[in-house]
Amino acid sequence: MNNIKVGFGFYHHMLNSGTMQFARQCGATHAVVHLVDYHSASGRESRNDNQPVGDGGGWGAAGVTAHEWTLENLLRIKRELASHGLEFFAIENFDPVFWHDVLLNGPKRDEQIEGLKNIIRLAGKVGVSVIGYNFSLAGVAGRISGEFARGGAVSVGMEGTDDRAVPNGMVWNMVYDANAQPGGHPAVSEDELWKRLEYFLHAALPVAEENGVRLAAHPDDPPVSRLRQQPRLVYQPGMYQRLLDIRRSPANGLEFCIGTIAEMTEGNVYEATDRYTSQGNVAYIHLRNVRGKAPSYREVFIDEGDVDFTKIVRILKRNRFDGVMIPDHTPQMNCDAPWHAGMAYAIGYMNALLQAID
Ligand SMILES: [Mn+2]
Repeated sequence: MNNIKVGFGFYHHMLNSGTMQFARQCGATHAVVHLVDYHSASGRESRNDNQPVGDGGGWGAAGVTAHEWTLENLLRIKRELASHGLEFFAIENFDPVFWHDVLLNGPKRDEQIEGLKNIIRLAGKVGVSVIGYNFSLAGVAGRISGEFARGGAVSVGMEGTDDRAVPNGMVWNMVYDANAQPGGHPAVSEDELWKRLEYFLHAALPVAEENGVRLAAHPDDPPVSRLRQQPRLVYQPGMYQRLLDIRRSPANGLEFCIGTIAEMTEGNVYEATDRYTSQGNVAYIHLRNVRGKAPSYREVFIDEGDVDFTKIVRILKRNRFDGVMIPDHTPQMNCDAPWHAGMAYAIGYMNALLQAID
C-alpha cells in the first residue's frame, strides 16, 4: 500500500464534468484547481494545446475570473469534483489582481494582503487544504516551444534568458492594468524581493495556520537568477530552505516541482527531494521530466529525461511522503487530443511506478 495520492491539475477551462471524468479515469483521486485563466489570450480554439509559453504580451489579462473566488462557487466546484470521485485538494496560484502590489511593494499592498487572508479563510471554509503560489515578478516567462520530446512531440523549453523589462501593468506574466503608463518596472534587488516574500508570509501564515490551510511555494520556473531584469527567489535547490526558515510552520509548505528543480544548475534533484520531503513541508509535487539545465533545457516525456522517477518515488516512500503528486506539463502527443494523451501517458506511468515500488 502506498500513501502517495495521485492528483490532476485542472486549468480553468477544464473545470467541467468531461475533464473531471477523464481525470478519474486516469486514476487521479485529488484535484489541483487553477482558478486563474492563463489561456484567455490564446483563444478558445487553442485551449486544448499545451500551456502557453508567454511572449512579450504574457498570458493575457489577469482578473478575468476574479469574481469566481467565492464561497458559493468553490463549494460548487467541490461538489462537482466529489460527484466524480475527486477531492478538491488545492488551489494553484493567486490571480495577479489580488496581489500585484504585494509582489511589487505597491500602494495597495496591505489592502491586498487582507484580501489574500480572506482567500485563505475561504479555502479553509471549503476544506481546500493547500494554496499553491509562485512569488515572482516575471513569472513563468521567456520559454520556447518546439518538437523537443521523443518522436517530435511538441513541448516547451528554454534557450537563453529573456532580458526585456517587465512592462508596467504586468506582473507574473499577466496584465493587471491595461492602462498603465508605457515603460517597464525598475529592476529591484534579490534582497528586496526576499523582504517582500517575508512580509507576505509573516502576514499570511498565521491565518493559514488558524484555518488549516497550507501555503505551498513553487520554485522559480524557469530557474534563473534574473529574468526580464528582475530577481528570482528559489532558483537553486538550497534556496527553498531559506523560504522554509522564514517561519517554521506546517502551513509554510512547498509546491515541489521536480522538473524545475532538475533544471537548476546546482545540487541534484534526488538530494533535494530527500531533504525537503524528510522535513515534512512538501504539500504536493509537480512531476515532469526534462533534459538539460537552465537556461538551456527541453521538457520531455516522463520516462526519457534526466530524472529517474524510480529513484524519486523510492525516496518519497522512504520518507513516508503522503501528499499529492500531479503530472505537471507533458509533451503533446500527435492525435485528436494531444494534451489529454500526454497527460494520460504521464499519469499511467506514475500509477505504475507507485504500484511497482514498495
Ligand atoms: Mn511546476
